[in-house]
Amino acid sequence: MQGTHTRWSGWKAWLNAIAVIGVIALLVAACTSGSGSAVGADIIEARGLTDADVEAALKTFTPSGTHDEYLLFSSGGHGGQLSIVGVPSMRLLKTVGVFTPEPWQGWGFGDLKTEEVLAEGDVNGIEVRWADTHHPALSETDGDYDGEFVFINDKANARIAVIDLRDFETKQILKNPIAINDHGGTMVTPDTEWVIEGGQYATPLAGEWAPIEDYEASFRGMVTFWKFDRASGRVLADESFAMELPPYWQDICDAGKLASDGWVFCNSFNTEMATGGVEDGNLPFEGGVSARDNDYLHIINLEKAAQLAAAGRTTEMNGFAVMTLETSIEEGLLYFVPEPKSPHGVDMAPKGDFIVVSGKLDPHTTVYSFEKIQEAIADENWTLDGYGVPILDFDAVLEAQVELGLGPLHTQFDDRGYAYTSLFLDSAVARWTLGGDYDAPEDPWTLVTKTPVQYNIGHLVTAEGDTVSPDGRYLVSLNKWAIDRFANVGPLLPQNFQLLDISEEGETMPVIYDMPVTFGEPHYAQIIKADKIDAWETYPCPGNPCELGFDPATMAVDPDSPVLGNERIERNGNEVEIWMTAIRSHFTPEHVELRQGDHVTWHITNVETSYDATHGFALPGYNINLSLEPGETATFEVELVNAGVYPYYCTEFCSALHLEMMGYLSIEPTG
Ligand code: RUQ
Ligand code: CUA
Repeated sequence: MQGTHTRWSGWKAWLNAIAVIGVIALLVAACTSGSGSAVGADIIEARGLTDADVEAALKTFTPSGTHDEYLLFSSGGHGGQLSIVGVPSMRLLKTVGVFTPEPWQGWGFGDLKTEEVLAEGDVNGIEVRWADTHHPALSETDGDYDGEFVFINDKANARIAVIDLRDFETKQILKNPIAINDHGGTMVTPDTEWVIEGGQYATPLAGEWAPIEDYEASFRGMVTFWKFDRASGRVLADESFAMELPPYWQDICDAGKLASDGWVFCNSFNTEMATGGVEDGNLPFEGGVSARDNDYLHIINLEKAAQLAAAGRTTEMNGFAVMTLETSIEEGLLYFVPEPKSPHGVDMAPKGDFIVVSGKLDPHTTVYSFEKIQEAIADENWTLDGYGVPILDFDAVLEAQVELGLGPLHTQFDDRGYAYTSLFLDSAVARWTLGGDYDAPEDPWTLVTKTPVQYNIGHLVTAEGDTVSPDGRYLVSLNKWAIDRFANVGPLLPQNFQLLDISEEGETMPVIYDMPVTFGEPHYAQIIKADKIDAWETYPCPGNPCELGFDPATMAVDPDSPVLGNERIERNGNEVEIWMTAIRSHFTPEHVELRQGDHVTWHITNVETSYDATHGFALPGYNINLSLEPGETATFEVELVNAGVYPYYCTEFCSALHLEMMGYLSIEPTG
């Protein structure tokens, strides 16, 4: 695989190095002025740094105590979580527990509110505690990130999650009632009314069974539109609906915006409807699925579909509203357009006018015009596919094709009319120009330059690059392979996020940082201006004197939570309820004396109001581990099956007397 990336522009790197030769001179001049000692030059020489290295260091170094200008919200891949990275420093700031238990945050280790959210993701009674997260979607207002929420999907189990950016905690997990896996999610519509979850590998819907031989008749694809209610910060499942689709493998989706607001675009592959089974003499999947030259871009009239769904034009599957394929065809909700070989990405340009699709096995990227699509629909310029869905005429809706290189996948944009496409096989990022009203510095629809990346890039992301107003500035290349980029840490290698400086026009677009990624294979990420996030420093303490005991599940103070002075233990038969407080450096009560066989409901409030004064609560032997952020209350339940003496203690080094912040749970044996 190492041989699959090209080093075609190695000579170019030399040219770039020569171009920045002045940087060293400037740096040395700056360092020597006044003092007379060339400190910078010594370090540069001792470390063998090139001019490009020095420039990259200056662009990314973030002095102690200063903050990053942007935040990258990255999928945690098959780690099932969400990670936040500062840009340009590429410092990992936080990994948020989403579908997977996360001990640092006490996510899924007894704390009932976290257990309840995780349990929402159970699949037909099976506890599923991992996920293959792919695509985070920041909430938008008028097509721009608003910093309030982020959503993410689980490809493996067709689930989506809602994370509130006031406290960076997962509030809700939804299992798709009709699909077992997904991929084209999550993406949001410009005002976050809808969270999109497109399918992937077709199956009979709603967990039904049918033989694989019945694929064309019984298997189906789908796209689900989850209705998001911003006020409650929750998806409303009973106002959501899905659309039944032919059993093509729907892939990535994107929402229309501005000119194309109200429409949704999903690419697909396996319009061959290959079912594999090489052991029975069939074509293997990888051959069968890519046999045809074209698959279909799905064009969906979401606005009209939502009106019909609200008016009850759906049927129920597994208790969920589903619009049948028949209804979608009858009502003109669904159109196809051919897209070149093995399509993967679909990305809407900032003005909502062009849809960019790339076929992994076609060196071109293909650009469709939304206006021409509307004309073709009005003119009924179509043929029908086997299920009766109109296939719009390719040439009638095509705006441009630009030859970029091998294995084009995903595209993002900047504020100067450039588009950036990842080239998986070339291991490169291509910069090219949009036509139309974008006024790019070079001729429209031309390849401007390519920067090699290491190696096998999947997605790429530019700052706010999928919104109506991209910032440009930075691009992160999400590389699947790292090979030689980091010290050998054994056969499982980290992946490699590479930061590219895209602030200059034209051919200069250097890699300026490599960041090893150790939490799974992230697929997608989004970069938001850091000052759009307005997260809480501590949990709110409303009123005067203020009331502590905030419950992140309800986002309100729990009036029954423990507070200073009302700590107690109440017993009713074998049922015991405990109200405990935590404050530096003391749990109250310190002795909890119970009996084997007791069932305990245990509440703890961290009654601190200071920034960063978090306490942990660990109860050994019973798998209980909480994180109590300032002002927060938490509850866990435990069945005292084993007797003994169990020291509980605080896991956060909160004060000089942190080691003393403990207590004894004494469980007296019975019988
Ligand atoms: S996808 S690169 Cu979900 Cu493109 Cu993976
Ligand atoms: Cu509280 Cu350590």
